[in-house]
Amino acid sequence: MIKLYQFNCIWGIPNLSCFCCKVETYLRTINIPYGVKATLPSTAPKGKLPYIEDGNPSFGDSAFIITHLKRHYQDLDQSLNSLEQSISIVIQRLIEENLFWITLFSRWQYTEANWRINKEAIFGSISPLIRNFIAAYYRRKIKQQIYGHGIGRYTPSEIFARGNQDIDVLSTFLGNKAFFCGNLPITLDTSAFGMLVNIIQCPIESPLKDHALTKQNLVEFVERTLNHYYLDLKSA
Ligand SMILES: N[C@@H](CCC(=O)N[C@@H](CS)C(=O)NCC(=O)O)C(=O)O
Repeated sequence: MIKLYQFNCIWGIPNLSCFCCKVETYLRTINIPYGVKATLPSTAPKGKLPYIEDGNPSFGDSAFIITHLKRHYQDLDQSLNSLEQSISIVIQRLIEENLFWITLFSRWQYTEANWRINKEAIFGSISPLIRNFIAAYYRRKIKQQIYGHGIGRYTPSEIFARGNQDIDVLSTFLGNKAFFCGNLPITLDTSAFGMLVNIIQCPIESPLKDHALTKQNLVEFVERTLNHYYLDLKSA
């Protein structure tokens, strides 16, 4: 059986990582059995979560994992034409390579109140003796990554203007459809859900969350996906 390694489930959402949530939502959408093991990125083959074990040596990166699931189990994108496939990839890049960094900034850098909530969620299970040291080490590392990406050099209002633009794109593209490409979920929906649930239903306050909450179709998309695939979580 597939084993998914990801962060601990917290905040009443499937996972505090959009990438972990994307993979788990893909697994639930294709409806195959899997087990979950809560862990931290230091155990991962590439130092990042999620990763999976499925027979062969474990491997990470949500995109590689989904390629594997498509090849060996079910391809949610098989009925897309090449234009739809291209658009789906472009929007996933927007979510995972741009919007992701704005959420990272919100959690690790924007306010001390957000940092405290994020720190407790990620490092809360570590022994109090070393927790502050490890959390501070990772905070420094993530801030360096945010700076290296480029958005760490902008002001908060510039950063959130960029993020809000991405939210507008997602809202416009979803429109009044049930899923991003119509009536059936595709890989893009798993990526969008992973990100949007992590903005809309998280206790991390920011102008990005405020803006996303004004987009009724995105709020309903998150709620619909939770109701469809995560009833166990809602009743927990
Ligand atoms: N491209 C990777 C990104 C995974 C990723 O960035 N994971 C973060 C959590 S959301 C992580 O484990 N970061 C730990 C670190 O950077 O040290 C994927 O799609 O899986």
